[in-house]
Amino acid sequence: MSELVRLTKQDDVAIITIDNPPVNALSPGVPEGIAEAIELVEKDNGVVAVVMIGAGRTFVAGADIKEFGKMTSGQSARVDGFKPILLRIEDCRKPVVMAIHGTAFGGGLELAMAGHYRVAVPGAQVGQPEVKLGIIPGAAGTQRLPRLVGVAQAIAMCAEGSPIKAEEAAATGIVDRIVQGDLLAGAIVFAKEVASNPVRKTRERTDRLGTPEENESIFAAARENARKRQRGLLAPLAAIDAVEVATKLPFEEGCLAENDLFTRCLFSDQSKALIHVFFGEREVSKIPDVPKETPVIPVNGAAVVGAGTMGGGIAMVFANAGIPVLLKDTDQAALNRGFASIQKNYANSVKRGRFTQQFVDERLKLIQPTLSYEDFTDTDIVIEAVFESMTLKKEVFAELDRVCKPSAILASNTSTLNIDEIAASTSRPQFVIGTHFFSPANVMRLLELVRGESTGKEVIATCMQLSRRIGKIGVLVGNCFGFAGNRMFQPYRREAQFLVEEGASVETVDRALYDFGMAMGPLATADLAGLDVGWRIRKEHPDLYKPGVRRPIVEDRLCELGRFGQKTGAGWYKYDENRRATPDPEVAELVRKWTAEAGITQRQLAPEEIVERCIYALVNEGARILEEGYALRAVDIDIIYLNGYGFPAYRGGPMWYADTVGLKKVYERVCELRQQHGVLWEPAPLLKRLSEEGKSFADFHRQQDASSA
Ligand code: T1G
Repeated sequence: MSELVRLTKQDDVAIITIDNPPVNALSPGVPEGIAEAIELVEKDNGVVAVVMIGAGRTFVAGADIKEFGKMTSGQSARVDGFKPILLRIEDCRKPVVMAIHGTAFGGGLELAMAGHYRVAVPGAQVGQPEVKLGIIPGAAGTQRLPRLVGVAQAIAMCAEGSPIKAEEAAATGIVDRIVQGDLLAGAIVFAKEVASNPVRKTRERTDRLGTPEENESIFAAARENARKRQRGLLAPLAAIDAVEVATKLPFEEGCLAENDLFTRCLFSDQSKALIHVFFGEREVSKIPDVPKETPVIPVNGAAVVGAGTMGGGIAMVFANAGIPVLLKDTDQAALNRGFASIQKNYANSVKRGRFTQQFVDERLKLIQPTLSYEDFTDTDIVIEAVFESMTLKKEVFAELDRVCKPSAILASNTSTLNIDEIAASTSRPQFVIGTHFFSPANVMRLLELVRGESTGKEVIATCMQLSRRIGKIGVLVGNCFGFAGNRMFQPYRREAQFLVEEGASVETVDRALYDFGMAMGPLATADLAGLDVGWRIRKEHPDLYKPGVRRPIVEDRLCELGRFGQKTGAGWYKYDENRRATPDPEVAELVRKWTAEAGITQRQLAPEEIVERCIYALVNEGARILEEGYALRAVDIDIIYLNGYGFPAYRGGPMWYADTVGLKKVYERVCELRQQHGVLWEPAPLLKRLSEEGKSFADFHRQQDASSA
């Protein structure tokens, strides 16, 4: 037997245990071990039934995603080698009971459905999340699942990829019993109960496949929903096609059709990008010089200074994670306003069904408003979220340094200011770190953690762990102006404004980036964030623009007219009372006037040029950040852009996208733009070097890894 699969017996029940930590993925050796075990129990007359179970914290979390790269490069066999093993299980003459705890995901649920019965512990999860990797179930999941749960449920699970809890799985027909207490014991009891029953083969069931008439509207609605909510993604539509095949063709033919769809997805750029994202979201938590065993500071209580939009959202994040949080502001009126908007946000979440009223009531109790720093004496971490002024932040940190206990972490939510300068206003710079949340803080998943010169490793380890605990993806970056995300966003937004000045309409620029897959165009995003935010920073930092170097002219002039965006009902667009945007002819007229005064020639601009200039501006600045060491890896930048700036996950992030296009092509285009538009397009030395060496940003990371090993 392979050491990844164990076969034991208890009385007359055989137990097949899959033991491939950490998540019992179907790595090479596991399917083979399962097949061997089934052969053995089939021949063992002393066995009347079989239980299959996962060792450790979960059932099987699916195929080994690490193998996919080998599959697409032809190094290893594709997934469809697993299907005959599933048929073998299904054809076993003795009932096979699948015992589920943790997660039965992807190939794990496909394995479970090949069994004759499934039992699960409360809270276990089952699902077909393959679309999140840009693929579809490839081991008959799209053929067996609709036979078990019906068409609509199968589509939802395969096309959206969201798991369901065991309780819902029991209600919909996947799980036959919820086992309280010890899973293995409960599964063996169940196995004995069904031992004499005829085996039920999922593939032979058709009673839940519906009729063409019934299914037609279901599939139509599902496709429309996928096009709207999973815009640009191929896999959800492929998953719907595969489930539809199950309602029309016999099982074996359905599996062949599924395999074609699966293979097409697996070899797609989208899948490669989404698998990059899957591993990237896990890799960003690994800091080369902060090993896993670095001690962390316990965080049992937090505090937020500033009850404005960001401060309120950050307080909700801690409360949602069950961490009591103080919320301080300078006067009662400001505190009341802050708390009222928190209550309003929670009320909206209840209305949308995201939280129950009970959950909200409990969370609100965890948020304690205060006007006094004296209440901070026992707090483990403080997040400062006051107005973006260095003077004010230094005052706050000096105060925190006075009142907080020596081990308290002092963090700033600044989005641009120098963390070392803030830390210097305290006697404990090693406990100071940047915690840059993204608006709305209680929604956006990204948390940019800014490492100062003196920030201690325990503080970094604590904040990386805390990020996960509060439902965020923490990415560690260095302390340069705008850190990683905003520093790259500046040239991206610059190009968007230049393109308007050169003749593209506001909506054309936004449409081009929206069609590229961005959640929102750069100019609509600016209106959402407020044009005055950047305007104040530009006024506070006139050195941002070097003399003789072109700078955007329109946005500052829009601000001088009080057009700050959504908050003033007008910015690049004009907005109705529901904040719906419409193109504003007045802006088009102003742009024509101001650019004529500035002697800027206007011309037709194609969407390709618009996308290239905005996205390559991101990539070029990203390459600078990498070579200057303000980001650990190219993938860190990708994860920042996917979770903080609405970059499409199916393109993998700006750096992965550039690798997909090919750095030689990107570099050559940047050089052309340098010719046309001057020094702002000076290619990053790293981009030049990698392009000349025929390498990628991913190679650069591997080189770094090798050199630091
Ligand atoms: N393959 C390979 N490695 C995996 C893996 C997998 N399926 N799942 C997790 N890992 C690694 C992960 O990279 C990390 O490694 C460690 O395990 C712990 O994971 C045939 C084709 C199960 C909910 O999409 O959703 O089946 O960073 O940090 O938060 O039709 O992992 O420690 O080195 O995420 O407790 C479908 C993917 C595959 C599930 C656990 N399955 N995994 O979450 O731990 S396609 C999935 C997860 C498929 C079939 C098709 C989560 C988890 P490292 P972790 P966690």
